Amino acid sequence: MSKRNPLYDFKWCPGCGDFGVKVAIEQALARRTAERSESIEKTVIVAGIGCSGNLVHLQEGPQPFGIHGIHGRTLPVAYGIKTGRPDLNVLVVSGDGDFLSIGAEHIGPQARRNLDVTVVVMDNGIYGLTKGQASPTTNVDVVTSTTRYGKLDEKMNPYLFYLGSGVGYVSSQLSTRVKDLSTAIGDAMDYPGFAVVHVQSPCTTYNDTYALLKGDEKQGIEPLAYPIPDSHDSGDLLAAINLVRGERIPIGQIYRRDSESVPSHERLAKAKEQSGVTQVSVKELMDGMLIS
Ligand SMILES: Cc1ncc(C[n+]2csc(CCOP(=O)(O)OP(=O)(O)O)c2C)c(N)n1
Ligand code: SF4
Repeated sequence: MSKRNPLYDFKWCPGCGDFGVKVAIEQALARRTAERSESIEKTVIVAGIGCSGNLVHLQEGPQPFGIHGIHGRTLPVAYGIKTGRPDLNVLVVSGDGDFLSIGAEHIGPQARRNLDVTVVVMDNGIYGLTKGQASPTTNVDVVTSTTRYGKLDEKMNPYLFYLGSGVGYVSSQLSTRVKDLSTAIGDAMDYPGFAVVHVQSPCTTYNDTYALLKGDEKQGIEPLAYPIPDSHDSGDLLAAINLVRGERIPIGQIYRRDSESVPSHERLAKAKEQSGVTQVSVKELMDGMLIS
């Protein structure tokens, strides 16, 4: 995408959290391009399938490139782009269903490879686009069209999942706090490796969690989200794990590993240099794998 497609008329519902995420990404990209005097076309947004993935079509202003690919496969597409063009800034936008359900198997391998991309996950605890089925982050016992007698499996803790999979940068944000979110996305784009900005982004149509996240004194609802205390050491993996183990949702920088953060494209360049191989045909590659 280099121009907004006038024929694509998808619209988010009023109040959808994804509006805030869109603005935060626009702001972060505007800052990045200005600070680095970098063309917007140096950025590629890889989108998953879902209301969230439609963000790629809804960006206002200068347009980055965009790929709206296959459900759950944002990371393989991003890996291909970053491997072929390490100079590009690759941003993945995905939903909790797209990234943590069908796409979950790709997180561990790319985290260990330290693919240098920023993933913005819009978590609304539901499949929005397909009209409200349970996702990995839907609470246990909740009735949806695919869990007619209540969801049987426990809710996934995405933060623990990222930390356990070896993700080097984990930030937790709210779609309503656009300035903080935009700063976190900008910082994640600067991080030389696999960075996840996980955003609580409520779905006003199928799972409206605004009051739960913010709390509501009148209704006696304690806020689920709370700011991470300044005393938290985000460089300490065990401290990060302890922080996210509870029922509540900490907001801020959860974890950032700076040592040994060699991104995948640098590992590949080093392997090429050490082997002395510059170009290998597919046939040579396949023949090399044959067991005689
Ligand atoms: C292989 C495949 N399976 C299922 C679907 C149907 N499908 C489209 S989007 C989606 C889930 C979207 O949920 P989520 O990623 O949470 O995004 P949201 O719409 O809530 O932003 C599903 C199951 C599909 N498009 N392709
Ligand atoms: S269905 Fe939910 S996630 Fe999708 S646009 Fe509407 S409010 Fe947003």
